[in-house]
Amino acid sequence: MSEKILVTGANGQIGKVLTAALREKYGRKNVIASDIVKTPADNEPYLFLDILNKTRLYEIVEDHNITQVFHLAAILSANGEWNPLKTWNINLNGLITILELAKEKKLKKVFFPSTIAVFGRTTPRVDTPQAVPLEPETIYGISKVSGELLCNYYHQKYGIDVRSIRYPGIIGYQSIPHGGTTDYAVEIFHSALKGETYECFLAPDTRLPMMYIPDAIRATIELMEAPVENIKTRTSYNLASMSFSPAEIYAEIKKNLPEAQITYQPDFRQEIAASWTESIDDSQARADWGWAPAYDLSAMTKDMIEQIEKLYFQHH
Ligand code: AKB
Repeated sequence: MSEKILVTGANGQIGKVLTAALREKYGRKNVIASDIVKTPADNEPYLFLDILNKTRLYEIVEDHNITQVFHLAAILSANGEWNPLKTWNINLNGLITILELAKEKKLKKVFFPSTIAVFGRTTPRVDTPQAVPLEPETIYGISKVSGELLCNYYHQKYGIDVRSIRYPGIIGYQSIPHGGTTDYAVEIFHSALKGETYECFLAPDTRLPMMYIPDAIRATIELMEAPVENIKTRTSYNLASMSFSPAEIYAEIKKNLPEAQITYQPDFRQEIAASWTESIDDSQARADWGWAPAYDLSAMTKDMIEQIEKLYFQHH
């Protein structure tokens, strides 16, 4: 039987690009996008879905004979702090619904995105290993640690083939992310290309693990396609490619766009970033399913500028 995939949170920063990549691979009609927002007509097949609406979710899976779910719907780190209980409800109960569904409807595979936000101040900051203390301070991080544990539980207890990655901050040109702490690394490119001074909400020396979106999408698909016996981590895999601070990415952008300007005005997101780690040891992902990143800071910066220039040129 061929695969029929449901993507939740398909309009988000990762969802948009992942949905397109999955459609390339499995055929447009076999990948159903869903989200809680209206979507442009060119995103068909698309279904409106509130992840907390269990009845609707079950209907979709039954009506479309869904075999895999990529469950991306969630509230991110910065936005999560405005409404912690809502964030817990969407992030955790959304996942539980999907895992129960996987059990009852015998889904072949589930993907769950975790994040560097699972780390906290007790986690080793440099080359953070796979197995470390996880004491996050944001409700987003707490929901993702719990999510990782639930994934592992459903795998151990019910044999659900659920796989997960701890994404670093994701940099992409296809959309402007909202509600995260790493969003600055996308906004800075748009400001530079518009000739505006960028007001950065993190301090200049705040180093965080980051990744260019083509690497993140490829990692997701490679993980999901790896032979089941290779998947040894059922909480979530550390994943890395580059780490930089606002000052470092600004310097790199300036090599390509000498006019670029930045000022620093750290806000509450600075504390969130400071509670995370700065670089990641992803040797387990490399060993188990052959992960290797393609983009470093310089290659990513060049490509981001080229891609955003193309977007602006097409639209203006
Ligand atoms: C965020 O900043 O909240 C996300 C993440 C690192 O999970 N980009």
